[in-house]
Amino acid sequence: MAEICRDTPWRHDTITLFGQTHDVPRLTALMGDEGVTYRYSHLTMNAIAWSAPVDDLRHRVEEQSGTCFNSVLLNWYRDGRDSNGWHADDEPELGEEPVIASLSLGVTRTMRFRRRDGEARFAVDLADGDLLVMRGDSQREWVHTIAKSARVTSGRLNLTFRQMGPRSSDAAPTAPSRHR
Ligand SMILES: O=C(O)CCC(=O)C(=O)O
Ligand SMILES: [Mn+2]
Repeated sequence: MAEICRDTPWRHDTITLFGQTHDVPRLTALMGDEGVTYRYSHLTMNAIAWSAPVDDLRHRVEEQSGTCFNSVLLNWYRDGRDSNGWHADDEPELGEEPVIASLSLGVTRTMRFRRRDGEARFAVDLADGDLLVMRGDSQREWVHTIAKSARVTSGRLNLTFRQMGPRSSDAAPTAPSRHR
């Protein structure tokens, strides 16, 4: 964790929602195979090359989850003031039912899940070394968040491994599908 936090060129983006500009409440980076881009909340991120320790983690996570990944979004929550608002990872380039493998390092933080229809909710504490694999309808039917926590005074690094295809609007007309 220390090596990745030290060596990653972190972004501290701002996002504009409903005409208001906010700092993203954490540091982020996108690593991946050449040409991978990810658009969310009006931001476009071009993947930077895999660093050796993150590529090593990718292979171990691929083995554990039985899935291949061409990219990873890194989130560095410097302390409990950093957070990640309610959202689903449902951008078109992720495909219909994406498998997203989320590796947590550092201090334990609580991840909350809520069904979009309001019918259910639950929470999981994600501790150092935990691997959470989201699949099936988990992005279509549910949203998730990492809330702020006044008690947390140290850092957490989270890596969400993803398989990203082109957006169908960007794909060449002959592309067979956006599930790649
Ligand atoms: O930090 C986490 O555990 C969740 C990160 C997340 O939901 C995301 O990057 O989309
Ligand atoms: Mn997410």
